[in-house]
Amino acid sequence: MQWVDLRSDTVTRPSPAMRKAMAEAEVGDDVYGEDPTVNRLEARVAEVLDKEAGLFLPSGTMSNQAAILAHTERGDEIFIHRDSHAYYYEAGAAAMWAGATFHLLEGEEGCIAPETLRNALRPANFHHPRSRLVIVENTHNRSGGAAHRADQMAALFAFSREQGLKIHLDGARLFNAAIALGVPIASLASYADTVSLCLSKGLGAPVGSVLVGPRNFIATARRYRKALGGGMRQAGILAAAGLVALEETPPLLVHDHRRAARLASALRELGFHASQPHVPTNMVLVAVDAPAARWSANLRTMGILASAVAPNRLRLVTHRDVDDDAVERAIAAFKAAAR
Ligand code: TLP
Repeated sequence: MQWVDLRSDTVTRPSPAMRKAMAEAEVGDDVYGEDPTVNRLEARVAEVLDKEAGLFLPSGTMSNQAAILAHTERGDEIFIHRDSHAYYYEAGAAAMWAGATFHLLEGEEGCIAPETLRNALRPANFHHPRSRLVIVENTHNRSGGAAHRADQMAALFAFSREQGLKIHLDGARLFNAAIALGVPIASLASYADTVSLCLSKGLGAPVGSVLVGPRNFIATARRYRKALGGGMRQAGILAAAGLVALEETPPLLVHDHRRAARLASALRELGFHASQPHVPTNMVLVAVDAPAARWSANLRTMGILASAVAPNRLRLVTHRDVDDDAVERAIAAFKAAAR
């Protein structure tokens, strides 16, 4: 069966240029800091996001967790939207490794308003945990890939700074946000102290994330990466694909966004509750009345793979391995399933 895989943008296969770069990558032992390709990737992402230094990690989860460990001490409080990846999808890692306390906040489409943070803050007092960090996520996965505008990020950043709180941005799909908003990616990164960028989501590389921030912070995060078991050796093989992804894929994201919009509007015409956020990117959420798991099993029989992300909600994600034809096949399958 020729699958149309809309479960996630993590499912892409490396492009021919990535495979070639991987085969030819110059490598060394990265734990000794001697892999030239990893060093190039770390420097390149730091440059693109306009931060001092970068650190290559095997996953977005490890990148977020190394950041949390480097920003906090045991018991410290982290403010985070209740639908954020670092809370919802990281296996309780912040409690497991950093011993952090999550303070869950609400906000439209995953965006925390400064007012919401103000109301959640407690005065310094030995009864309270020490408030240290705010985690934001752009684009916001569980809000259907919502892109948060620079001014929204700026307002929270300014208020957090005033309160002595640091901001970590889970920018797994920050390129999608920048493309959808039509702004330079560095402008979005500027409203965070540290940023995690995934190479293996919309950018289409097989493996890896890069954490960027101040040089001394990255040195601390490097130590935690080792402690978490993320010190890789000839990782230049992977970094090489990441470097290609950084050049090759951002100009293609606009097509992923256009295809997601096409999916959403066609499904709505068919009578589905297919929604996209105010600033949409590469995701569509579909509300279904029967259990979402049953819907996804039914679609699978027609070659369409979709994720059940809530009891009555499917998520469809476009990416570089989904073309116009695949989108039309998915629409036809929904039409057949609706009957
Ligand atoms: N998200 C995955 C699943 O874990 C849900 C997906 O298919 O969307 N931050 C954000 C915002 C993410 O969406 C993800 C992956 C991560 C971090 C974690 O990245 P990995 O999977 O590399 O650990």
